[in-house]
Amino acid sequence: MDHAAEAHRTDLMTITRYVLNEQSKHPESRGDFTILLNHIVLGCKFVCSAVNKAGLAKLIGLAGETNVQGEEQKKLDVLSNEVFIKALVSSGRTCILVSEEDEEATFVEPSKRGRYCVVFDPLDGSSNIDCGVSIGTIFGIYMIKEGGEPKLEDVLQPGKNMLAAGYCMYGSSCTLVLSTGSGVNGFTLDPSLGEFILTHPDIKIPKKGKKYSVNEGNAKNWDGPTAKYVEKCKFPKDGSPAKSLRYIGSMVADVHRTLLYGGIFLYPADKKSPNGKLRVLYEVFPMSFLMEEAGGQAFTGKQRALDLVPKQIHERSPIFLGSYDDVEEIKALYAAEEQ
Ligand code: FDP
Repeated sequence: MDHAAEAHRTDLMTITRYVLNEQSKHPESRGDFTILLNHIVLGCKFVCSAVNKAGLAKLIGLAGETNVQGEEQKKLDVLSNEVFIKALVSSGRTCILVSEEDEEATFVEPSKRGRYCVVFDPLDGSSNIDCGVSIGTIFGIYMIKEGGEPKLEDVLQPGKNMLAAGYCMYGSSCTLVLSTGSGVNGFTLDPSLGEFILTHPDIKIPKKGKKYSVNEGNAKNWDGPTAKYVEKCKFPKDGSPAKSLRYIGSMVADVHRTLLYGGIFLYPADKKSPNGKLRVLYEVFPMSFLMEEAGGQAFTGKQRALDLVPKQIHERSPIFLGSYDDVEEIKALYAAEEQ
């Protein structure tokens, strides 16, 4: 019997233990972040359970409302949003919450206030709910600037100011991927323990990938660099093999695959949507933060994604993210066009 392997298997690194370990590296830390994260984890566990039971519980179907983006809300979106808002407020560690589902930011009442601002999409990829495709929660965490009342400017900060970001994917397993600014780690929910266990330590994205991920149905409206890049993926002229296309249409699932296998995920601007589709604060920033922490890159077509300064909480931006070398190629095509 391989005792070393056995010991490894029984020494379970839960997400709480991991964050407590990280906390102990900062003696000045008061444990607020650990408490906040525990509440996010609780929200993820709840949503995971609701997603798994959705068909049975007859949760599938329209809730009869339209959200701020003009999209129909599903019952699960509404439920997930409520769960996260309540979990985050009750943590006592948040002051401003920005959710994809709510037109306005939520300012937490003073008696329950803490120093963190959380931006999140409680259930991303919701058009995939009814057919059982992987969907997820995406979140990013800022801290308010010292002193004074919390203001909207506290969340209208560039993505590089985030303290942490992550997503939880509700798929064949429930996987939470997190970065607190020193690498990326993946935790898988063990349903029998009800705990997220470290299963993907120190994730690094391959420097170059073999897959590209984009909604090709929008191709007729793409700009020159995007069209050229996708053409290059399919018909490379340098003798390299063509890339494979993978597109789920659920950002968390498409980004998760890109992070693990390498390659590039694109949601570019097009003639119909000059700012792209994806939302800066709770889609573009958290995923860009994770990509950079894993050794990849994220680019908007104009600049490093994390340098963007949003002016509105539901702002959108084009995004190209993934393996370092693949993003470098699309950057070169945009640079060439500018000249
Ligand atoms: P959805 O509309 O299903 O909620 O921003 C939401 C999102 O999904 C992303 O998860 C996904 O990457 C993208 O939209 C898919 O958009 P297209 O259907 O236009 O490809």
